[in-house]
Amino acid sequence: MISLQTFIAEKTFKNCLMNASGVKCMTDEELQELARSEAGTWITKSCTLVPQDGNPSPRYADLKMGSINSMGLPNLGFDFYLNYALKQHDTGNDSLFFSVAGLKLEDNLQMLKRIQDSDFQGFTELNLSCPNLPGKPQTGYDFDRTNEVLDKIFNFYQKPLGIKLPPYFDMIHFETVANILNQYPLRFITCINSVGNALYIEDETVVIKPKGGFGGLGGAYVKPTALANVRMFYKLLKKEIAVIGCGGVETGRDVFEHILCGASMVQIATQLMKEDTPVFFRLIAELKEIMNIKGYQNISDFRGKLKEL
Ligand code: YRO
Repeated sequence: MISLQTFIAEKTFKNCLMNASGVKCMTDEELQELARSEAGTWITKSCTLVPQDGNPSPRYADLKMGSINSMGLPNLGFDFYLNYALKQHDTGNDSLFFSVAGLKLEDNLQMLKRIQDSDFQGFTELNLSCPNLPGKPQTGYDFDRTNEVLDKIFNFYQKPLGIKLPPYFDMIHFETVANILNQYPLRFITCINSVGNALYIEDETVVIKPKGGFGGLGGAYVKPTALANVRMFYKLLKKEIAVIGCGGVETGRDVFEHILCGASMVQIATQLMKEDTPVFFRLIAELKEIMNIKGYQNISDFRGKLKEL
């Protein structure tokens, strides 16, 4: 019997697949569909204190090798997702992921205080691609600010918390970020968010309306970058911080590679947009088939065990 069971912070998941925040997880209907799916757990759309409409459409485009988006954080507001999370708690689900992306640090602190004071028993994923101070890059690319944000949060926050990171491309950046994260009781990191400010052109025209066509790149284009980030942080972070992989998963083989790099859980974004929730059933079957051929019965038989030359 092959099992895809996995663990994060002492909690058990029936399998290692979930959606990535932002995909099919904004409305009650979408969240209900995820709950009915084969996914091991699921995560809510990154939320702000107050509901937001997001950017004008078209703001997402499917590309042959991935996707580009500039959604602009459309969401139903913190209260909606907290109510949803508490209803899940009432039905005995204590493994939901709750994504938070405040428009400023004070908003993040306020939302996390309310989660702290609630009955929510799941995981919180703080999206570090949230806006920072004017004239500064996103928080995940501002290392002093990342340190300050985590310091302020862990002054009071006691529940399981992780962060969603943008992709890094330079060794000193990996090391600097890992050294900061290792100072805090984080339970997980999720890498990667979309590759920022890409530009896709068809004929003579951009394919999304906001920002002159610039948007976050996802899908097959970003898989090597995602695997590099998963692998590097798996090596550099203390063992208490699990790595959740995200980026470029189209097949069971891609899930297998994320786990080889060290991922404990794997998120699906672009392919979930393209294929909807049946994608989880397919990926589970394809991953089990690979494990069967290789004689692996559990994720732990190969997690992190990428062979180097
Ligand atoms: O546009 C989005 O809502 C979005 N798209 C992504 O690919 N990643 C994200 O983290 C978000 C939300 C955060 C932000 C990019 C709008 C600041």
